[in-house]
Amino acid sequence: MLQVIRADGDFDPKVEPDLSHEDLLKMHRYMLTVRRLNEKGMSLQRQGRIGFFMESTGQEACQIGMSYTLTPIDWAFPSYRDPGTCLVRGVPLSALFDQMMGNSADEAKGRQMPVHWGFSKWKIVSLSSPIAAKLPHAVGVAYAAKFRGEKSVVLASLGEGATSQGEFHAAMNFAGVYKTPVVFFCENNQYAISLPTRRQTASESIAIKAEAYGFEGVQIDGNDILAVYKATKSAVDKARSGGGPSLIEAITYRIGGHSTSDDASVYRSAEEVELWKRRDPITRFTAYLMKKGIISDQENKKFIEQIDAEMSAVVKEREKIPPPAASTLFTDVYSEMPWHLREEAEEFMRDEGENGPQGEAYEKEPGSF
Ligand SMILES: Cc1ncc(C[n+]2csc(CCOP(=O)(O)OP(=O)(O)O)c2C)c(N)n1
Repeated sequence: MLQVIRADGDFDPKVEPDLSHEDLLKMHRYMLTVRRLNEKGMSLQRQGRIGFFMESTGQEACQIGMSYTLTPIDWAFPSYRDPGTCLVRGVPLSALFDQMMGNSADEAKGRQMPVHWGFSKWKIVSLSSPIAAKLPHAVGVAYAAKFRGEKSVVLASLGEGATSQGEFHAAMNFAGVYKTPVVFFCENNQYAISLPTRRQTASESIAIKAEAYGFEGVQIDGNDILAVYKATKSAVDKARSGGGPSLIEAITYRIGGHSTSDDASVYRSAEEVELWKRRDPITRFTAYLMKKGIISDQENKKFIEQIDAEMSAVVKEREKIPPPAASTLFTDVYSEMPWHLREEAEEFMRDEGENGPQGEAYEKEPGSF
């Protein structure tokens, strides 16, 4: 299993990836931002200010390390546990909160579940709720890039639970046969809701599954951001130069529950969670940065304070944005609205539009019928 930074922050200089101090600090800042976003998301949901949330605490190294390898021409198919991918691609925090709140500034007009990221400007493809459904789409985009002679690479993130779905097989097989420029990044966080990895597969590992499809699979320490970066960079470079797909299995742990609808204490012990909290990817990277003299304790605290302040300000600002106009319920499915939908829209306007909670916004857009 590839590891660059050991649990205490010590490292092997022979395997350190080539990253500037500026890059290392940026990666650190992204990890801290994701950690804070998780705390904020949980608290907003518990207060009824957003409808649903899925935490990715403990998986920050995976999200940031894998996405840091991409260039603007590449495509990302993140998981709901990858808000960090969005940040690294350049999506502003405000857009992430618009998505979670489903307000009128949200690109998807509030039609996606919260944390089901999708941002066209940053080539982040909106994810499908059915697990693994996006994998054949990712391979299709990679195939199209190859077909057109473009140099873009596709990064598709999945959980280990997704590897039990038929779409995983279809995607891996097609990618292997057509040598598509795609990197499958599996965040093995040990659980698919309540199902532990040992009951997910009888295979020796997830990584080994790649062999059956004719390409390379590697296992890495998913709580070591430099191992994540190094393995993904090599897979992305290989894909870009025509070497075909790779599968990376990053061993990590989901510290929080599956979602805000879950109580993980029912199916796993507090001792197990404590053990993994001691393997925190952010603590480890902070220790590494301090050992190398890149950041001091004081600077680190300042970083956290800045992120806190920025996030609170963003939430305050985005909460003022109204929900999407009710009229948008009827748009974007057909290029020309068919008669039955028009009738439904008119009926809605008559019965609900004027008196409903969003009646005012609805009335403002009569032209969209
Ligand atoms: C096809 C399908 N089956 C079941 C579900 C319900 N479901 C949502 S998330 C999830 C667990 C997925 O686990 P994994 O792929 O390991 O990702 P993780 O949640 O651990 O990040 C399940 C079973 C679903 N969304 N789609």
